[in-house]
Amino acid sequence: MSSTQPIAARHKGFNRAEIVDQNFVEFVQQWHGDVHAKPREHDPILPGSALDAQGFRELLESQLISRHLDLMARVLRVQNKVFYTIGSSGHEGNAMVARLTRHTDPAFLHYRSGGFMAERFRKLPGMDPVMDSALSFAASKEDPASGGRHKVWGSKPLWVLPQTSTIASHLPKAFGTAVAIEQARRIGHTLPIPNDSIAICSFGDASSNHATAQTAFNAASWTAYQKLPAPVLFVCEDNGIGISVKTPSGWVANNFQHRPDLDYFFADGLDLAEGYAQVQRAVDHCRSTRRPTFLHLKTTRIMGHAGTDFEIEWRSIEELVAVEASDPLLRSAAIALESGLFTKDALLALNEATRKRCFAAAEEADRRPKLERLDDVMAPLAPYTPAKVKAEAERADYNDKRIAVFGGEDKLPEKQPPRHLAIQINQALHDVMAKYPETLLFGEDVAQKGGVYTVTKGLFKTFKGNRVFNTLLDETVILGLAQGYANMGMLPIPEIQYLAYFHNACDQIRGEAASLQFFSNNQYRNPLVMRMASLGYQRGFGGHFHNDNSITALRDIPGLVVGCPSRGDDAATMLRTLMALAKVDGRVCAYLEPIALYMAKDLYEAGDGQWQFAYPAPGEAMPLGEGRVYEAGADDLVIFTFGNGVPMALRSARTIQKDLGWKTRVVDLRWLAPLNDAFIAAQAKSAKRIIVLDEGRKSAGVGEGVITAIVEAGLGSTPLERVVGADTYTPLAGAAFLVLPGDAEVVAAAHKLAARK
Ligand SMILES: Cc1ncc(C[n+]2csc(CCOP(=O)(O)OP(=O)(O)O)c2C)c(N)n1
Ligand SMILES: [Mg+2]
Repeated sequence: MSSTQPIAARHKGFNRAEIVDQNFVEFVQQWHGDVHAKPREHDPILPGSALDAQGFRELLESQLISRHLDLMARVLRVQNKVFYTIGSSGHEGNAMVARLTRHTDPAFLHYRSGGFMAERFRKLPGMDPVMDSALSFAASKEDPASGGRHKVWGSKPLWVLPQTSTIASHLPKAFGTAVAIEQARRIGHTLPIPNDSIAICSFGDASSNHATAQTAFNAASWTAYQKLPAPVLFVCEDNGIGISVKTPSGWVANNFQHRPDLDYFFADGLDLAEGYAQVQRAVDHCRSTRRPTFLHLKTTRIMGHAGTDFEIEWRSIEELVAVEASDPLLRSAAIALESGLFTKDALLALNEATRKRCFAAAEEADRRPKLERLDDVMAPLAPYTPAKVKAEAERADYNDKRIAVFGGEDKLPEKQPPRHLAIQINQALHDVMAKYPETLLFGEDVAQKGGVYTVTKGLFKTFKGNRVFNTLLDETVILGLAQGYANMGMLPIPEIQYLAYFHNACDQIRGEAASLQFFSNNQYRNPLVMRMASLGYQRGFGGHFHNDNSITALRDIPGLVVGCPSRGDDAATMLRTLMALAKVDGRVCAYLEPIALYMAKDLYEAGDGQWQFAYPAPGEAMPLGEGRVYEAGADDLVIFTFGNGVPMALRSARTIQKDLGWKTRVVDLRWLAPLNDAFIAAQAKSAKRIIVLDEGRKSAGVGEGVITAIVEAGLGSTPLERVVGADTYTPLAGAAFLVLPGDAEVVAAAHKLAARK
């Protein structure tokens, strides 16, 4: 093998991409080692190597494709023909992971996965990694991965679920996918991939420190510790640096080598001849033992973090040159020449042909159409097929199953007297679990205990531990699991114990679940219905975090559906629609259960039983966006509200009638995202006066959206008062009610309206 030092040291230019490119060519030209007899296709590429000549040649081609896509991007970025320059240079050895796994092993990839992708493309005939990648680089509408929405590594036929930018956010769902692969069998669900598949997840060394990564490692260990399978292959591509911050030397090995129940393997990703067997050992281990496996893949980072990272401005030239000398393509060139598989000319010709192919594809991609209309951009974000959703939500062909679940025809909930919210959510959950055998319900304390409010009571007993189970205490993992099950075609209902703790793991919905349809151009979907005990007004169990009323963090998540029922019958019909939205259109949904109304039975006075309702039999469902209107004809005052505000508004309406003689219409929005602007406008149009009653916080709350819809409908001159929570945390005990709106404030707002000229 020849040394790379002399050539690298000569180059001190600013454009490191050019230098890296030149290094390869000069390295080949100047190479002068011993040459073996040319190996046959199935001979080891070098004596003792587990990699044969054919494998090496293909891996080398994949490495070159990846490298020349990077080089092309650096050149064409400045011409505005390419819009992304985070490259894979130095990481091309990850092609080995692709070669040694199957195209049906779901992959969640690091952004330096050019080599992996080029190699995985070989697994299916007729696919072109260069053109597909070029279309993505060019943000063309024809990009088969994201339809031009992001430069992603993704492919539907190749089971690469697109990842965008947030580091480590994909680890929990990779873990979830691994668990789902195993759990499918136990619930009789047919997987879309072979039963012995593994989930692959790659990330950088710096990313391995991230809380979201750590939680996935921990959850995987927690699972394996209990002898439960979790066949996830974590691939840490260790290049020793994250943007400009060096990972302490030896840290990754030190941190992961001795973790309990996370099996550590090292592989040299800079050397195909050496690394191949090492990668193989890790992959085989993961697939055969079904245990979480950590593959520490040595890489390097050539050409900076991205095209905008001029390393020469912040690193010494000596250091840069040394890094460039560790370029895995130089090692591959040496193997190619030493093995006798390639002559210098043949290798240089392959290099130039690959360069030409990448540029030609990029120029072609540049001529392909871009996204030019907002409608096109948004088309995959929130698919909605109302007729199909309605039909699915109203589908009632599971009566036999229901009868078994509820214990007899006469025990069916619709045959019982009217009940309160908690009971009817519980019945509705029994119903949807009977309807959808692929539904799983999980979270903290949901199984034997039945949840902290007993809303899930009995589900564990009825549907057993494979479908109803407690997770470890980590919201990020709960939502990662949900995405994993969804990826495998199931219909998960994760529970977040309190709305406040959603914020803990918000990115799993905001950055990941809700974005998947968008960034995969609706090729991948991860339908789920996230239940959350929510909102304030609890008496007895106080403080902010059990009474959090921030809906804001949910409202601005693109594509997310947020529903909030205020009574039991609505809870049942809404849940049916949410499940149908997930099932039919792949939607990610949040279902906010107002804790303070769980047990509410009365409306006006103690014992009146007026907040209990008859259970709607299957066949009835609530259309997305449809509110509930009380006293439809009344127009002296219209109160827009939701959740706890609904019974409050109804009570206040009585007082207002007594005080002012007004007839009040109360509008329960029920759907908080997307807000139904047209419905709000229609209700506001016939109102003489309006109160917007929003129990959430003043800033950025639902109320702002309601008022905006009214103003934008040209109804801004209607006298309007907002009754809303304060911009503060909720204190304990009675002080909580200083923060939250109450009946008296609603009545006072009406008096204020009456006093207006
Ligand atoms: C959650 C999050 N924080 C910060 C960033 C910005 N960022 C992008 S890449 C990166 C460094 C990642 O380093 P490493 O994991 O070692 O991967 P490498 O780029 O070296 O392959 C940072 C800080 C991000 N994308 N996501
Ligand atoms: Mg790194």
